[in-house]
Amino acid sequence: MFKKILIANRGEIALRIVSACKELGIATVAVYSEVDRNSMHVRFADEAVCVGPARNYESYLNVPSVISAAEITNVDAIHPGYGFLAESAYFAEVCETCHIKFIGPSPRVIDMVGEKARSREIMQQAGVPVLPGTGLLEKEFATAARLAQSIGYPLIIKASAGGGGRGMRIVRNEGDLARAFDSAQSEAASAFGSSRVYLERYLERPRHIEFQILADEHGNVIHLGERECSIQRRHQKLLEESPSVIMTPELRADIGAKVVEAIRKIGYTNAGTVEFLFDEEGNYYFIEMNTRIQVEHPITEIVTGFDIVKEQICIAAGEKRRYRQEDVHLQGHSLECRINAEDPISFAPCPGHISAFHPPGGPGVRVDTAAYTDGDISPHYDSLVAKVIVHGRDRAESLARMKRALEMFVIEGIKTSIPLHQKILSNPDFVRGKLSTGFVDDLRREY
Ligand code: MV4
Repeated sequence: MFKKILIANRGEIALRIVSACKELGIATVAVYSEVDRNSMHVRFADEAVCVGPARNYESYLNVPSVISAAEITNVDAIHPGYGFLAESAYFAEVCETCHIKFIGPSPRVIDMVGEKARSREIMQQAGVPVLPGTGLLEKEFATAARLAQSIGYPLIIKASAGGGGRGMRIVRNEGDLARAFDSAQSEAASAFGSSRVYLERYLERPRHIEFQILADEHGNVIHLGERECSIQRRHQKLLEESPSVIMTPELRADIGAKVVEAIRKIGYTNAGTVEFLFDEEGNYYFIEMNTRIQVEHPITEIVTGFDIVKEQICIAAGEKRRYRQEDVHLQGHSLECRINAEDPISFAPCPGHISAFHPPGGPGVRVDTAAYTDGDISPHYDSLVAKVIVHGRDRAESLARMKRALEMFVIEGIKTSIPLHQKILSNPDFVRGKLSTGFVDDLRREY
């Protein structure tokens, strides 16, 4: 097992990883930018190294600086968290070259899965349903136009090196294809350094559901069920839940088995998330895969009892995890609300000074946060202040518990998205479980 791990991240996920390391008896090294000097992850790590000024590229994305911090503190491994360098095959490669274990999949797998058109093909070959679409398209518009005919409209153009909704273009008729194809390719080239795109039939108002995977380095692979992530705005998830109201034990087992088989085939190791869209008839389609721990991982931890971050560390240390799918059961219902420092109406980020901070507690409430009274939410990084996660015996109890927890969450000095969550939780369609990726847009039209 590792003796010391460097955490190449900040905020709540850095603190989450410190917690897992402490419980495993592993020493921790925090890295921080100049504006994060007084952060909680710095306070609770055993050692801390300043890696540069506030700007991402000069600190948390500064590979030479982060690797130097790892070298001088003589760590065995690096946990990248989510965002920043978490899905950088280059960073994983540099870690390997420096004989530092990257806590995540191998650089080869990160590269392969990161090419979204390629991961579509891999899943399709493994018998996982995908939407009608194409493989990789470079410059050839003529090919795209021909293939678009067979896919049908509406279709969506996606950046193959993208993900998370960046560089996507929805095309509703043939006349719009040429312009959309050009702009998608140029955005992909500037945002991801690759103009490769692919086409897919576009699903209007789907449900967005993802499966959590754990795979050790000895061929043991399990899934930990699904997370419903349809409540999002512009590809930013706001509220997630597990299980999904549309999932049955049979469907979960069927999809889970297909996903586990595909993961085994590609030689995937560590934690991963496989994303699906569900249409109104309940048909499901693979869209993409993520090779990192997700923000919303706690709802899966709560309903399954697994500590996913600890599993990531044990897997990376080469431990044989005696996973058995029959040992995985989802107990009760869990909800997570992401509390952002933002205006609840305009969604404009509202960083600032927190004059009072008192998180809710009581039965079935977990709050993952690095915020504190008299702390600051920086304008340099994402606006996440805290994740409120609740567990109930069923969805109704989870809803009631989340409403109570948000009502008892004291955050003064900054605006937050709590009022928006309270609107969502009281919305009749939400209460009925009638969700889709269009839910938040519909909600905003009503208010
Ligand atoms: C789609 C889709 C509909 N049809 N693909 C968004 C980010 C990434 N996870 C994939 N995403 C989607 N892919 C097809 N073929 C709908 C989404 C999607 C979405 C799209 C536009 C606006 C908000 C969205 C929220 C979740 C999923």
